[in-house]
Amino acid sequence: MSSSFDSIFALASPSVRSAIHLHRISGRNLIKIISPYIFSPNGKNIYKLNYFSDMPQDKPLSRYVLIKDQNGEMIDDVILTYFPAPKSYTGEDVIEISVHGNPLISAKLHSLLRNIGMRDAEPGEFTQRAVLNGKLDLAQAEGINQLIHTETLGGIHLARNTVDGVLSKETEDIREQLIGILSYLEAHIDFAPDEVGDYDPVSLLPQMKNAIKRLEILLGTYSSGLKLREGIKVALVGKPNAGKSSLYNSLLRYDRAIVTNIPGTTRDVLEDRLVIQNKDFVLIDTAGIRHTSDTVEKMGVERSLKTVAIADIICLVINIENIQQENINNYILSELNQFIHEVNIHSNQKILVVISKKDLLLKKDIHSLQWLDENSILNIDKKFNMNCLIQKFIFTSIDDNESLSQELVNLHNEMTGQLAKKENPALISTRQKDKVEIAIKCLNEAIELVEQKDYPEKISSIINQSRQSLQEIVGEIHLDNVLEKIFSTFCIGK
Ligand SMILES: Nc1nc2c(ncn2[C@@H]2O[C@H](COP(=O)(O)OP(=O)(O)O)[C@@H](O)[C@H]2O)c(=O)[nH]1
Ligand SMILES: [Mg+2]
Repeated sequence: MSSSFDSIFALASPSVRSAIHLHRISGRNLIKIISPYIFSPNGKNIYKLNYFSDMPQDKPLSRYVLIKDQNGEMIDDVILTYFPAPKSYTGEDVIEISVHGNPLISAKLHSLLRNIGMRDAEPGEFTQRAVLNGKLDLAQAEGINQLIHTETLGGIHLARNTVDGVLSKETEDIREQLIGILSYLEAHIDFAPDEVGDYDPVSLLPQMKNAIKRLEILLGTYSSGLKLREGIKVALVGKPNAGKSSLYNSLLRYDRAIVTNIPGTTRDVLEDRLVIQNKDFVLIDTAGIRHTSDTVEKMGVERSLKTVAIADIICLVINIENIQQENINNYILSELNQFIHEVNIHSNQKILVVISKKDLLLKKDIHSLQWLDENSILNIDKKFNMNCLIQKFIFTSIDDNESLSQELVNLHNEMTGQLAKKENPALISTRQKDKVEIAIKCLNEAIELVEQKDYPEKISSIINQSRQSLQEIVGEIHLDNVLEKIFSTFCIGK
């Protein structure tokens, strides 16, 4: 990026025809640079009016004004807001100009700004200046980027927390803990035992282990954060005609998937966002899993199996419409066993047994079938991890998915609940995750050295690497190419 002293500008809103276009300018002495082109509504140049200069310089200030180009030709009547440095987004003078939302008007404004020596901002350059001027740290800047790009309510929650500094505080706290350890080691490097006591690195172990524990908790938030941010993936699986697509449509509240009584209708995997009680899910309908010679259906079945592998919650949809009452339990069990035999369930996945078409079932059948009874559980494949199974049945029909919806919300809370709390920090980028991993790795290496009572110089050097890695989460990265890489994913105008 060019010099941080240039004045930069960008259209901060979309460039399509719309009610207004918001332009943003950042630089030094902006009012002085731009004043010759700003006029009051009655046509007087604002130079003479002290429009901005006689105002308190510590608050933003908005004015309805006219902007004219260098030839005195009107560009537009606009709302101009002036944020005097340092109380602005970037820490420099910032001016925002709302023009009528016509791309031609915006182009005219931009050509004026270029003509008076400003240049087009690069992606994320405003936020980069905010970081360089100490208005935000790097983790908060990443939070701002996600606040704009995230597609879920959960993502907004995480980004908000990061912008508010929750992650920064946690990494700073741990970093301070490491500085405490380092100061002990440094003392023993610089001073003799009669001045600072005997060298006993083992006394540092509890603090080091505590720091690792906190870092590991933080590391775990990356994957649970992904779930919160991207939505919990819920796959509807089961035999053809089980009622998966009907359930899919019913949860989405519109006819997205084709439903017929012809087995094998759904050939492809369908995916949609679903929000229940403000919780984000990605709902996935699959082709019924069965052995088939139809090439297209076969491809669908393969895709279904792949989908199962990435789902967080697998709803095994079972239709018991034609099963004799006394055989129902065994039937469900054999479906379940067959399913877990065919697919590989990971320990962090959950299986929900969903009994469909409840309107076709007798009330007493439903009543007697609420839970998997103990004998049945004994008959489940021994290799299967029972923690993955929600040991109750969920009954649904096209018209009633209430208990399934509620169970999905419960599982969502279970999987992301900690992170949904306001005060809990979370890692929101792979960059942050990498830094925490390095910090943990270094601390583990340091523990080995401590246990061998190695020299303080050696231990100190490796703990210092850990501290450095944590520091890089919030900032202190001086390499321009690293910063550029981070900010290149931002929007222009941000
Ligand atoms: N009565 C009743 N019929 C259903 C229900 N759900 C699905 N069906 C019927 O079962 C058949 C198969 O449904 P579909 O959703 O396509 O099953 P899929 O193959 O598992 O996707 C269709 O004829 C649906 O109308 C339900 O809740 N009640
Ligand atoms: Mg279907």
